[in-house]
Amino acid sequence: TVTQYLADWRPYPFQIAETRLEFDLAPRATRVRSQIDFRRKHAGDLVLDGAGLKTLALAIDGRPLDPQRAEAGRLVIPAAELPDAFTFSAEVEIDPEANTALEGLYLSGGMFCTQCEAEGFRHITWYPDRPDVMAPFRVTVRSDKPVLLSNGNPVSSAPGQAVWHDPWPKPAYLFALVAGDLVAISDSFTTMAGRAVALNVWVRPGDQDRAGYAMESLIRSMKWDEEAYGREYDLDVFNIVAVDDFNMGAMENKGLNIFNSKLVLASAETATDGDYERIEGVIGHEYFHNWTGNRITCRDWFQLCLKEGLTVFRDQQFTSDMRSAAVKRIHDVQTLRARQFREDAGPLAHPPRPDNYQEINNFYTATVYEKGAEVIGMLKRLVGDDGYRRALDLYFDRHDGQACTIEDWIKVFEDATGRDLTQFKRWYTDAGTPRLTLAENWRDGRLTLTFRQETAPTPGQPEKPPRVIPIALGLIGPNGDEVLPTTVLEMTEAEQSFRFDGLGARPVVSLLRGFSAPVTVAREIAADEQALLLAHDTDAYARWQAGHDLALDGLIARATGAEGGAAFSRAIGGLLDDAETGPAFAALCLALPGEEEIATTIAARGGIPDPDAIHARREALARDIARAHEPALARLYEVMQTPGPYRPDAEGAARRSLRLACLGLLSRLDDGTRAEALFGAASNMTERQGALECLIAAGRDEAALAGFAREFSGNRLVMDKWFMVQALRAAPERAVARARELAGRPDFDWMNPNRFRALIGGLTANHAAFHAADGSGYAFTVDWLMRLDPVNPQTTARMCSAFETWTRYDAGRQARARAALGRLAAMKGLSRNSAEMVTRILA
Ligand code: B3K
Ligand code: ZN
Repeated sequence: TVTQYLADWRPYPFQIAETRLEFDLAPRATRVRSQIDFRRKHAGDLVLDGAGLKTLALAIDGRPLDPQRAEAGRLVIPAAELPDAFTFSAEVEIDPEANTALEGLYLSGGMFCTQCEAEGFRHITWYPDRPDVMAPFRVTVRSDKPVLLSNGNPVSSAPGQAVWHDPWPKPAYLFALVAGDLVAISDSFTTMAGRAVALNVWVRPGDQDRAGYAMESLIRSMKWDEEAYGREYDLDVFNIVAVDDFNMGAMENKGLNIFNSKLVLASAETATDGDYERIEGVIGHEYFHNWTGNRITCRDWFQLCLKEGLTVFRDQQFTSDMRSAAVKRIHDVQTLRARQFREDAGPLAHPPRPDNYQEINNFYTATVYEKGAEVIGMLKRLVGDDGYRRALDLYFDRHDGQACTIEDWIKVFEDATGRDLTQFKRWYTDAGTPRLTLAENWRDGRLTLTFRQETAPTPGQPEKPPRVIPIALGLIGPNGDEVLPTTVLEMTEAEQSFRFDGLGARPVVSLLRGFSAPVTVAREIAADEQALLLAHDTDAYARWQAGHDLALDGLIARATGAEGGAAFSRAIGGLLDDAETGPAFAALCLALPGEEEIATTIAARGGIPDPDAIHARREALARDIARAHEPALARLYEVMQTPGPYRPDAEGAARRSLRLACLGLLSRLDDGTRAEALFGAASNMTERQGALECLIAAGRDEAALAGFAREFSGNRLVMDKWFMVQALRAAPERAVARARELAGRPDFDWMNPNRFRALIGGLTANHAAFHAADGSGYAFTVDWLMRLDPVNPQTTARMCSAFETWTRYDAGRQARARAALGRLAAMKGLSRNSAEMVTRILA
């Protein structure tokens, strides 16, 4: 295996004036003819990438070259054989039907489609498959499929043939082609300059009635990017296509976004509130890439967070504007902690901008995406909203049409605001989550806060110099009044003190408001102070965090054998009293920290988490809370009904989330009686799935599961939920057996990534089941990873990260996890993708 290093990047010797492609599509033998007009820019040979191509012909300016010159993966034509400007042409044959890896050109349910990021284009034809080589494309597609699509604007279309032209220079990873039996729902958008854009969402016949929300989301996204960033769309058409077999969520191909169908199709009966919110967010995300990713792209794949961190940040802003900013922020923090902090604390830790990789597809991670977005949030907080706006305007102005680096990005902030961001850059280059410790000193009306920051070593990075940490805080007086509104402290040293004078009484510090930096916090705070913050803080995130910490402390006390949770249970009482004024917030507070988070916290505090004890104690606390607050929960459960037809908006979703939070607790007392009634009565998937999850946890699920399967056997996306909830919610002692049984069903179509992730991913997310003491969860998971790897290395490798926490558990579990991973590592022909993951995890 070859390791790629950031330091080895060299400019490509040529630029491309135009790329012309012709496709004759056939499932087993597709012909691809290419003509690429190169012009020399620097000295050097012509190096092209190709993978799995049957090369039929090669030529320079029409003079044939021996096709045998193509080696495995590379074609090199020495500089001496090349004029300064020339046309390279090739004819290759590829086999889309055999392409189960879903990278390059493949078939999904009889439809041709492509996925080229990161290095999929080399599976289509010979090309400089690197993001800094950009070209306008002209594409001819020939096929008997009725709908033939590619990037850019349509030039001509006749039965059997369509021609597309994309005038905006783009790298090959943004190329896309679709050919299939598709129908569109269509609309149009008039840009701020008054240009009309034709919009289409393409789906399989019969799915049209579930594509409306995707279209509405697209229109909202286009409008929002104009208003919030001044960014206008730049082609005559924008196409979205839904496909059933897809390794990721979606892909921002220029003018032709391709989506996993689960992020397009939604109806009240088939999609949950969460699905709707994700659809809106991902439609936005891919659309926003048009400027942050496509018009300005990455110089090399080490810079991936340049486009992904920024685009996640933009989609988060979009969702906050469309829905509730406070709720969105809390959700984002939950995701970051669950996925990125976990990654940062284990063997897979890497900086948002890594400096080496073996397989770039293994770096589409929570660190590159979500931490990449947090870093931008910190930048914005440091330079202010105006500074941010000026920096972004400069970025678009200065770098439109270019392939850029993190250095370019930082420079626009320095130039637009005059700040020196040298130290700030460490957030991009250093891995690991800083731990922030607060010590307080109170004397004569003066509060002194002394902060220390420390980051544990990560693979390859033993030293961790201090970073710039924006610490947003406020002070809450003992009577609940805010005595200091939000103030941002800039910490730059390993240890630093800040003083607040002239205070009448000792206040409680509302720390890290809005989650102003991706750090963990260690501080001494009494339960009654946390309760005060939960009741009175003016910052919604900090309020939620106070309640969450209260619950977490109680749970950890219990999981390690002590008493705990009473203070949290008391605080819940107050919260339920005014839950009706903020149902989504109340639901978030009612949700106990998950088992994974409890385990993470125990490990971070130097303990060894016991998954069975964690599960049992968490269940016990949930029961205690339910018992203590049964009347209030039962009342809210009734009050939070959403009468009238289902609407997927934030208000309705908030009420349903509180209703289901109450149901979850009440089901611990009524053995699922309410859940069974709701499952039978609900007309929307949010409540049906919520009720089903309660029934599975209560072990009273047989009838409901059978009814669900009968009703939805023809709907793949809904059946994915059916597989997922069973693996995820089954009681730990039953879950592995249940998953094994489900895996034996004829409709466990494991080559479909959604179905595979639903079942196997569902089990790995069932903490106590995956980490079963007898190793059955590990063994089952690895059996399936070994089956999937030869078929689809990308999805296999991503799912290896289920094991990234293995070293935190006891010796017995560690031995079983190591044995399971060892089997995978020793597998003959293991993909480069999975080999890199297993090696890093076992290192
Ligand atoms: N850029 C794509 C991800 C491609 C993944 C390649 N393994 C989706 C997105 O982030 O918008
Ligand atoms: Zn993205």
